[in-house]
Amino acid sequence: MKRALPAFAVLLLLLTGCAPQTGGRIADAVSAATQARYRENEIRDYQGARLDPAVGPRDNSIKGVQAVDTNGYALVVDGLVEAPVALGYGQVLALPAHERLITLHCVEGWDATVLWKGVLLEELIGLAGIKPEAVTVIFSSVDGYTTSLPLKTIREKSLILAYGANGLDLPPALGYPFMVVAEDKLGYKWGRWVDRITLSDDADYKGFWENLGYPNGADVPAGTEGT
Ligand SMILES: Nc1nc2c(c(=O)[nH]1)N[C@H]1C(S)=C(S)[C@@H](COP(=O)(O)O)O[C@H]1N2
Ligand SMILES: [Mo]
Repeated sequence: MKRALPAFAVLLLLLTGCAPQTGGRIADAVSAATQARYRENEIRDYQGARLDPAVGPRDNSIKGVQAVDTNGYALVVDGLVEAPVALGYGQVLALPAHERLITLHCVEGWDATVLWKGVLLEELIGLAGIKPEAVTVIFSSVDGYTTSLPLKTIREKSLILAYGANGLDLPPALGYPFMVVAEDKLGYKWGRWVDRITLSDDADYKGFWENLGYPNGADVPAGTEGT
């Protein structure tokens, strides 16, 4: 068995397209094979739009694709709320469902159009009771990634937290169990594998990429396909 490993490792490298990270390569390739089977059942066209099977030509997440087991998983809503809540996967899916055809634009220049299905973020965080001082909604993920959106944007755009894409549950690469569908915002606002949503009164809070200099507004430039 040991002798077979190097050839297998080479195959994995070819499959992953030599992503810059080292730690996540094997996990990424395994999930790529799993997803190829999974995609046989997904919707590829919707109301004339061609749907993309994934976000991004390859995974660039800070620690590689995360495998989240929803047994024992809880989505916590805390911070400036009346009473923090911890919701199981099924409890989130029991909320009213909303479907959206939305394109994600990454700063690296690619975009992906996906038919998302999820729950209204305002309704979800409302379960904990939003305190009037809250202005920022911080999303934290199992890989340590963080990003945020103004509460005002979440309300005005009726943003959703997705649990489905193209007619199926989110695959791991799209953030299973939950991904922020940050319509009109650049890819780094689309937190994947989210397990905590924290309300804050810090209007200048900076998440992972924002802290390294990416603009907190993160607006997709008008007329630009992902700069
Ligand atoms: N948890 C988590 N979510 C994340 C990221 C990440 O590293 N970790 N990367 C973000 C970025 S920069 C983009 S463009 C989108 C898509 O990431 P991808 O380029 O790896 O496909 O996911 C976003 N959500
Ligand atoms: Mo990105």
